[in-house]
Amino acid sequence: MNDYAKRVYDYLVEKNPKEVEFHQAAREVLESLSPVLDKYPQYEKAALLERLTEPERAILFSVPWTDSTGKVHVNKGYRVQFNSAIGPFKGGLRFHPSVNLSVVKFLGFEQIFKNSLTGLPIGGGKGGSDFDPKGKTDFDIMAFCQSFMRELYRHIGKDTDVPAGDIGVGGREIGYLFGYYKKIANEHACILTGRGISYGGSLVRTEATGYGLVYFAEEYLKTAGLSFKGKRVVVSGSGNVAVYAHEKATQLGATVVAMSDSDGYVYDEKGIDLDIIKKIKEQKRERISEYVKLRKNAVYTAGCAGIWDIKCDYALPCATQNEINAEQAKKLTANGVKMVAEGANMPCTIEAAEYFMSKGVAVLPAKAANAGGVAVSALEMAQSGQRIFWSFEEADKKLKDIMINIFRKADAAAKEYGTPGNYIAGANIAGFLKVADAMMSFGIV
Ligand code: NDP
Ligand code: 2IT
Repeated sequence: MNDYAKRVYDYLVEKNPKEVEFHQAAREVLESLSPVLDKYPQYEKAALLERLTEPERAILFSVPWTDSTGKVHVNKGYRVQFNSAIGPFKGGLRFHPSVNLSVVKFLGFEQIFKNSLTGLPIGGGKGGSDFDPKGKTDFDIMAFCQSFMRELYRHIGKDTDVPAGDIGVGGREIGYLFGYYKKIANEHACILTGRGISYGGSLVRTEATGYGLVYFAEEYLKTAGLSFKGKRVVVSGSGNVAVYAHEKATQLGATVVAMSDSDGYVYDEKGIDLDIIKKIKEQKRERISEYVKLRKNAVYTAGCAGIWDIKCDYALPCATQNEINAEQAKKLTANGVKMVAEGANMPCTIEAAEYFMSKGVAVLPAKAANAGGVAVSALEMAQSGQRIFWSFEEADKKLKDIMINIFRKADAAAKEYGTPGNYIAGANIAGFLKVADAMMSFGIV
């Protein structure tokens, strides 16, 4: 690591000792930026990295709510407005018991570079709560969302900060959040994306992250003389990103043989039937173990980590952070995996990613490969601003073009800075340069 980057990293660890996920995300970026920092000493004079690694603003709030039995609960609420150099803060809200400040900061930090790579005018932010939506009634979800928005509404705005979904926040939650904002702020503005089509949402936003991941991977595969056709694919998770990654990979001729949730995974040699998964997960909100009741040839195994023991050509981790460690990377590699395309944010540990690359397995990093979701969120903002709405085909074409462009930017930056084929470095560098340029233009603010 370049000396300046190392000093900034050590300081950040000293000041935020418990934020291990944030350390991990920052370390990966700062390591990648070393050749850029060697080339442009002016960044150090402007304390650019110190400013980039400290959120512009971090809001912590309590979320008290009453459930349908009259019991009162209090959850933690977060919104980290990380960097607004190139546009309003933008990034999802995650509702999951594992959410804490470290997780929200790692996600917000990654989002800065991801959003820059899209080429669209959006800064980076993230938020969420340790609230667990799993198993809750619609009434309880609504009560929680309304209390969450009761505080959040004063910090967001269509040109200030525009949240969206992430783990545990899908169409239902966005509906409750948006409805309550509209009521208390007395405006129908694009202050959230991922909205329903009837009230301002964009076609393709639901599919965007999963489809975008596969478009990005397809572009990489072309450069390696490969494709999805006839390949065995493992997709972890069975939420929004996983479902639409499966759908697009299958359309391109792949067979998705396994999917998972946090309890376990299903293996179906003939290919996971996506209609059954959608019914179980999107409509009934049940566990993936239900799948084997409807497909007798499939096998369910408890414990989600075992999914990486399955032999596959391409692995698409689409569940959560650090779901592939070095051990699992070794197993996947020994089983002949050729590409790992990250649908989830930071699903590979640093050691896992390094192992894959050392063995010639392509790693397509999250902040480039899963940028399709936030890209279509930015398209939703654009459409709302103009009061016009594009067809599915128009929005899908724009998404595909954006993903191809991101691949080219990451590929070109990796080559220019001496690490061809290292898309992690390429994505970090290309994402950084645009944000750095904007920050340098502003002076010290
Ligand atoms: P969903 O809530 O729709 O689905 C999450 C899936 O991951 C579920 O199958 C869930 O299982 C599983 N999962 C969650 N936490 C864990 C865990 N700790 N261990 C094992 N499995 C887990 O979320 P999304 O599909 O939206 O998000 C998935 C990933 O993609 C996240 O990393 C998110 O940050 C990232 N992402 C999402 C985007 C979007 O537009 N939605 C955009 C870009 C990235 P269970 O139901 O059992 O909890
Ligand atoms: O991680 C992500 O990019 C998201 N959860 C989507 C963010 C967004 O604003 O659409």
